[in-house]
Formats: sequence, structure tokens, C-alpha cells
Amino acid sequence: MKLFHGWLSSASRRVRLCLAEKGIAYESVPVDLAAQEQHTPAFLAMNPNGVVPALVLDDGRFLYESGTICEYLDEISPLPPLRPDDPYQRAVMRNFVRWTDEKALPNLLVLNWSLALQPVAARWSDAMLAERLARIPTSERRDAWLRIARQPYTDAEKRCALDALLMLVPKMETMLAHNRWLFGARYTLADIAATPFVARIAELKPAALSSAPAVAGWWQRAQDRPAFAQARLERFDIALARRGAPPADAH
Ligand SMILES: N[C@@H](CCC(=O)N[C@@H](CS)C(=O)NCC(=O)O)C(=O)O
Repeated sequence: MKLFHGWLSSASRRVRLCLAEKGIAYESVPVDLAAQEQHTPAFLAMNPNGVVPALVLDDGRFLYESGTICEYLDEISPLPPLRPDDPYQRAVMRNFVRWTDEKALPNLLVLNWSLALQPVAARWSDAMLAERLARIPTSERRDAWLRIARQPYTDAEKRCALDALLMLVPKMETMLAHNRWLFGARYTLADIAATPFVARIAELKPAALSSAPAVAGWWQRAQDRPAFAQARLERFDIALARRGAPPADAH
């Protein structure tokens, strides 16, 4: 398999975690988001939404949407199982993943894009910006790129985004009250979905974790898993300094 991904991208980090948990070998193809490689015709042929990640299967077919990719990997490579056995619990797990997609990701986007993309996009001339916006397939991301290029998020907006991202912590604290992992004794795709967000919370506001003991314990256990190191969830500032280049020892 071939994974087109961003080193800093939460959705890509999820899939790297899942591949590592499964022990599935893959070719890593980093996509430079600041250079908008995700909007090239070749990339759009793999993912018409123009976002990372995209997975190319061994038979040449493509798959996108990180949550969907992780479920697919769990189906084709059942060991270790990464979903609850009970269909109801599986459904609830899917809703948790969806919650992170809908509530956590857009707020993290405000914070991460302000650091990673705004300094680059602000330098584009109006003509360059218009040309680049025209390649973006969805109106939602076209608006996001226009916003980051011409009207940077204010400190108040960033504070709001961080507060909204932090809503994940009490939600997880409740789920972990009597559980080792989010859905019980088994590490699941819900834990994988949450990991990139908690990693950023640990960098942006570590105090939020010190005041949530169950989440703090979960975060330590998540980092102790061998797959965590293999998936290369480096600190955002360190990875950003390399500007999309792969870590020296990454595959
Ligand atoms: N729902 C999608 C979200 C993917 C997504 O938003 N990817 C971001 C990085 S985390 C991206 O490609 N951003 C670049 C852009 O929007 O141009 C998934 O889970 O795969």
C-alpha cells in the first residue's frame, strides 16, 4: 500500500497509527500541504476532496477519509482487533470518531493553519491566490484558504478554537472513568482517532491534561504503545521546522 499523508496532519496521523498497530508495511508519500500538492490533478484523482490522507491499495484502488480508512484496515487485517465486538459499541465508537471529525478537527485547523499555512499564504499575490483557490475542489476549504491568506484568525478566535478543542478532555475523562481505553479494555479506533488531538492539547495546554487524571493516564499509555513511535507524531513545532520533509529515520 501507499499512503499519501502530511506529517503534521491529524487525519494522516490516525492512519499512520492504525497501520503501525496492524503491522502493515506501506510506502510513505509525504504531501506538502503548504505547496498545495493536495490540489494537483494527480492527488484529486485519489481523493476528490483535496485533503490528506489518501491510501492507494495494492490493486491500485484509492481510499480516503481517515475514519473510513482505519475501519477498512481493521476489516482486511483483523488482528489485533481495533473495534469493539459488540455491534452497539461499534456504532457508539463510530459516533465518537465522527464527533472528533466534526468538533475537534475544524478547531485544530484554525490553530494549526495559523502556524503552518498562514505565513506562506499571506505572501501570495492576489493573482496567485485566485489561481490557487480555483484548484480547491470544496467550497469549505476554498473559504478556509482564502481566510488564512487574507484575514488571519484573531487571538480571540484562536482562544475560542482552543476552548472548543479542549471539550475533548472532559468527554474522554468521563469515558475513561472506569476504563483503560475509551471503549473498555481493548484499544480501539476511538483511541487512535483521539490521539492526534490529545497530542496537540498536550503541546498547546498541558495543564488541561494535568487536571484530568484519567486522560493523563490514557495519554501516557497511548504514547507507550510501540505503534506511537512508529507513527511519528512528532511535536508540531519540530515537524513544522522541517516544513514537510520526512523525519531523518522515517520510512
Ligand atoms: N475528514 C477528513 C479530513 C482530512 C483533512 O482535513 N486533512 C487536512 C489535514 S488534517 C488537509 O488535508 N488539509 C489541507 C487542505 O485542506 O488543503 C479525514 O478524516 O480524512
